Amino acid sequence: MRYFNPDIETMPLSRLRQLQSERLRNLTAYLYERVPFYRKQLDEAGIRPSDIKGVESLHKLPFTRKFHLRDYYPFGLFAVPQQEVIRIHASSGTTGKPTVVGYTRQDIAVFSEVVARSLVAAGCQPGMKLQNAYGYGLFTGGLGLHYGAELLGMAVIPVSGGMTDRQLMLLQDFQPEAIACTPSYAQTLAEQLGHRGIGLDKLNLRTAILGAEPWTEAVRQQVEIGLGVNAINIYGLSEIIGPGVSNEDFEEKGTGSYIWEDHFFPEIVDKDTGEPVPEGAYGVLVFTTLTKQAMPLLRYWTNDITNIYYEHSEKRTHIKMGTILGRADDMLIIRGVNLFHTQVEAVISFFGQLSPSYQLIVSREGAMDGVEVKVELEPVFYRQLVLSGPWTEASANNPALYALHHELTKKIKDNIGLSMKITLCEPGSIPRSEGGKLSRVVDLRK
Ligand code: DLL
Repeated sequence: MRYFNPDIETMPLSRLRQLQSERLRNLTAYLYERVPFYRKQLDEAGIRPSDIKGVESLHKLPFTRKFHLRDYYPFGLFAVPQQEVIRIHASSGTTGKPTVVGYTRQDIAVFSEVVARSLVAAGCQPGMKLQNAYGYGLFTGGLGLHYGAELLGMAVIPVSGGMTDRQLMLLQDFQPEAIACTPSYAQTLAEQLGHRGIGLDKLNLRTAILGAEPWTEAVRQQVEIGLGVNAINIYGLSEIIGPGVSNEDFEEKGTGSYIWEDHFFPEIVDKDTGEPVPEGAYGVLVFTTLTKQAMPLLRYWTNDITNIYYEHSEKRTHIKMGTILGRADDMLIIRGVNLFHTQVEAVISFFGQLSPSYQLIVSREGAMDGVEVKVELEPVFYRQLVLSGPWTEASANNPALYALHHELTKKIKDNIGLSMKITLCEPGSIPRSEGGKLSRVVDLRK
């Protein structure tokens, strides 16, 4: 099976636009009629549902923000009577009450279908077994993957997250071809296989479907080697539906993830002005759910920073999104260039001599922004240095350190386009807060 839904996934763009526009017109009228919050939003913006002719009018509509969901906690944005809601999920916020979402039977059918499409794109097929190590519960990951995989005709092993011993046992005994989990958990599993001396010949894995948190190409390499898989990106958020808003294709790995845009209409807008940016430019990802019934959202501000672009691939017509660079609140502007600390992290992760503990110190001298990257050496490498002579942070004194310093400085400049001052530090020397957490960014300009 090349596609789960070939008609939709390869639909000519002009027809896809017609379908989206028709769905958007219906949605606007539906929300105006059923959800007091949206009636108020549209009235205040002076827009009547009949003003929305199609997706080209979308930018007229106001954004929906996370705080709106909190203001109407728990069910105030539902557009259907309670009897029609057959499932409720919630995502835990960092503060206070969770964000609540509801689904009708039709919503669950759409959710399952987009996950089934995603699984096929990842390289899964009916008849394969999927070890589902996303958490089952209020989190959308576990049940989302579960229903999608069943719809596709896979045999789901609903092990849920954690319990590494049990995961490793099932991987060997049940021989699943696919595993779904977070990228960081896939790294843990790969490490544990190594520690316990379990060879890849004991497993039958081919595909890992990884998402729910940002990850890098370096992590992809580690997981692919460590688990013997194709590591494929799955993206989504509870407010829009859960996992399966977009997914990478295993034959087009590294070129972005297809957004199932017949259901989720994407826009990228400037994080400060909210204005649309040109195709391919980075900004905040905004989604309109075109078909949801229980809790549709107009122009939902995800706060995720990425870009979207048509690749005109032979395989599918839908638009792709790049990797998530970070959250809008985490974006730094350095000499006019947008910078996320995760971009620096991605470069650091390619160096075995460096640990993942790093910190960016941003300062301003006169009118010039400056960035210093402090990064701790990997402990074993550090010990070797100490043995080879007295330790000093001045890299010029030590050839191994000098080469590392030089290479890191160059790679940061080449990959990110900004020159930064690099300081290589002793393991554990960057101050941690009470909870042991390391602040990734210290901005002295504020
Ligand atoms: O994380 C849904 C999900 C489950 C996606 C399983 C993929 C796999 P939330 O808990 O609502 O939903 O968190 C959504 O997580 O806005 C992003 O910031 C981040 N995120 C999700 N997938 C990715 C990804 C689920 N592939 C928030 N890459 C989103 C980077 C991701 N960030």
